[in-house]
Amino acid sequence: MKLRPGRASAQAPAPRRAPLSPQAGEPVLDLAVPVFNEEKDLEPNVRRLHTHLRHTFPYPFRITIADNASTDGTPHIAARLAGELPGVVSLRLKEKGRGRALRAAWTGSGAPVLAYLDVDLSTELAALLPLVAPLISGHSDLAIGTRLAPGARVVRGAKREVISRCYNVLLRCTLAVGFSDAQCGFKAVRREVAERLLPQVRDGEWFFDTELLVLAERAGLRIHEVPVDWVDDPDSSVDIVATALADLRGIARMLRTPARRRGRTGPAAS
Ligand SMILES: Nc1nc2c(ncn2[C@@H]2O[C@H](COP(=O)(O)OP(=O)(O)O)[C@@H](O)[C@H]2O)c(=O)[nH]1
Ligand SMILES: [Mg+2]
Repeated sequence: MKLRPGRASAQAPAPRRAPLSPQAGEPVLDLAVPVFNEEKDLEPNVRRLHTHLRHTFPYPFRITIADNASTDGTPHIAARLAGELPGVVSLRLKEKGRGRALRAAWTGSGAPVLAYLDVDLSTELAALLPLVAPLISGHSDLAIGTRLAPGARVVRGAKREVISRCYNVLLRCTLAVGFSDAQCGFKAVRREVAERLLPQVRDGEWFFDTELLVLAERAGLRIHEVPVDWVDDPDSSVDIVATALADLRGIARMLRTPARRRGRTGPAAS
């Protein structure tokens, strides 16, 4: 019988992970906020995020502001917020690339659940607990926000909508992915899964997310999807043509990955 990557088999249900047992005072969630030249949004949005987590998140958390190479006031604002708000830290890398920032933030964290959220807060924060709860309970290995599944409510321009849908159709046609939205800036992963997959992820920019998810599916891991309420921020740092070309190169590279790395190998060893 041919198995779809990432889909559970009726004959051999995957053993699920144990629920996390939070250690007193230690962050359960490390939420990275990648930033590049975000001096306008950074302070109000990190304050809003911090307040939201303080009031709604039932476990200790950490927010990691992850900046690469910003040339405006972003690093100063990040350092000030880290000094002022409990549970907020900042890190700075020289080389650009959102994937690079996420890798650095996640690799340096001891929290059992790692996540990220774009600083523009396009995703309604009410989806945060539904994103991470299945990872805390041990139900899922990774979790993604999706704007392309039933239940999502999305406000964005026609151009972004078409590009997003075409990209995800392309992923289904070429790499046979099962997830619905590779690019939503709202994702979470259990730390042991990140420790296993990140060394295999080569991209350090926008294809990082797709590569992580494709590798997860090929490893038979469970990806939980949360339909989000999304209001697009038209202020984008994405160069659409350059990113599309990089995505095509990324897809071609993953198609060349040896077939033996595909298929279901069960959850990552803890
Ligand atoms: N650390 C880091 N963050 C970045 C970089 N480029 C973009 N970002 C952040 O990634 C997030 C998404 O970027 P954005 O321009 O809103 O992309 P869009 O929503 O797809 O148009 C924002 O939080 C940006 O500040 C980068 O090179 N490094
Ligand atoms: Mg944005």
